[in-house]
Amino acid sequence: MANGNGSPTFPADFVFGAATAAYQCEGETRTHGKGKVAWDDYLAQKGLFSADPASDFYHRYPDDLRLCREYGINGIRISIAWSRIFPNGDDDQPNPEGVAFYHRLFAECQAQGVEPYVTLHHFDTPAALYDRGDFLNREAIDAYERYARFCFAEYPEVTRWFTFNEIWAIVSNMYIEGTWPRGQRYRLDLAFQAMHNMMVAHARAVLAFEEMGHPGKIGVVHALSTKYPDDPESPGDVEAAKAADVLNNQFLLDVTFDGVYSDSSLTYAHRLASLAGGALEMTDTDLEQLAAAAPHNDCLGINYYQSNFLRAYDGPNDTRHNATGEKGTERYALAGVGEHADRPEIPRTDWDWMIYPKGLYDLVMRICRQWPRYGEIYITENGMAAKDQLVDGKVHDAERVDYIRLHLEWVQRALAEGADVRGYFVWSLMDVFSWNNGYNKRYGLFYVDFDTQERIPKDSALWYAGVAQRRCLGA
Ligand code: BGP
Repeated sequence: MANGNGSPTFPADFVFGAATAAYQCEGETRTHGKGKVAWDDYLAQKGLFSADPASDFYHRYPDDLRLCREYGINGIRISIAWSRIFPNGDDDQPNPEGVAFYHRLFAECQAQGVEPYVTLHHFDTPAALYDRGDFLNREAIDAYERYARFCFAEYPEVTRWFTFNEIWAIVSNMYIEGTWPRGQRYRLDLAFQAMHNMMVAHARAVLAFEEMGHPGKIGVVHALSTKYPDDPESPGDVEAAKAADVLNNQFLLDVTFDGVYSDSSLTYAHRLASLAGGALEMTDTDLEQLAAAAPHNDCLGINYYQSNFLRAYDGPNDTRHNATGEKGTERYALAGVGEHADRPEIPRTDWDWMIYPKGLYDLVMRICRQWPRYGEIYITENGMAAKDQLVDGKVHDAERVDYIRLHLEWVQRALAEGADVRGYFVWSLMDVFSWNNGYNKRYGLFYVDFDTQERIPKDSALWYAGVAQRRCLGA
């Protein structure tokens, strides 16, 4: 379908959304009965940033949802903070203040006509469970299932659920790059084990959802990125891209949709785990649960920010994370996998994330081909970080507008070729706290003055409102 100017229109029920996550926006991190998460101590020890009050969403959600309505944003990603419901992860009784908070929040979503897409776990395992090994300790799987069951029963007003946000990013930051709490480096054995254990927890939540007869839909959000060989003619580069793909994408997608790890995923997983000095354990019950859950997975959320070009690499592990926005300081080389190629002709953000919109299209079309049982796809996060400046009450973020437009153009192309993409969520709705990067890495459609908590629409918010209203990218 095209509008009068020849620009294709998005389907009538396409969701033009924006995303948030509890720890990055709510504030009130240790009040109202909320239990501790690992980030609380980690950030305090680093002495860099505090996630309190972040964007003060705990108090200002009515304002943010009103902005959604006014700007035509009809879907919002929200996560429930597990430790607001069960302060220690697995308490006998839930925390009534936390339970009531999310009822109020969902009621406001409904009042403003904004559909909540709710994630159960967005990087914030309760500290009591984290301290005992997080998802490497299987007790976290049991506790997670209990928490998921509680939420499904407690919040029938929510019909769109995601079990986990970015299992890959969690393990990559905790066990490979070491840039998040735990801070272990190059432990690919632990990374694969934690991915598997979280996928078992996901499967058990999906099975519970099905068994409880919840009327909504459920899926998982994966952080995916296309891995291209730097030189497609080089067998070493092709192999590096393949290994990086299994690690980031294929291992998780196989089991999400097929309920079984493919032979090639297992070959890489076992080889890389043993190279790191460990081994991967999977029980028969795990494998049965993964197989049983896969057909009940209704949808996939894709968080897409960048793609990578891989080169063969036979040196030692060597990674450096750019948390400051000083361009050109990132380094990524993994023994047994490969290294990221520079590709200076491709633009990057100040944090060295490669801007490559076609990678999103290649990813979506590859999922359609390789895992045709994918259900529905939502682009659950996509957006561009910048050091936005408020000048005379305005933020002119033309680069962000270009970034979002280019990615939406490729989404349209995937739609035209038959991919079932149902919606798109800009990361982020308003400026939020950015994990180990703090507050100068801004993604929001709405600028947040973190001193006054005032929200100011950026140019991108005005532009996105027009797209949502016209349901097309053209004028
Ligand atoms: C995704 C996370 C978000 C968000 C975003 C940007 O991985 O789901 O929580 O933070 O990336 O990442 P960052 O804040 O590190 O720039």
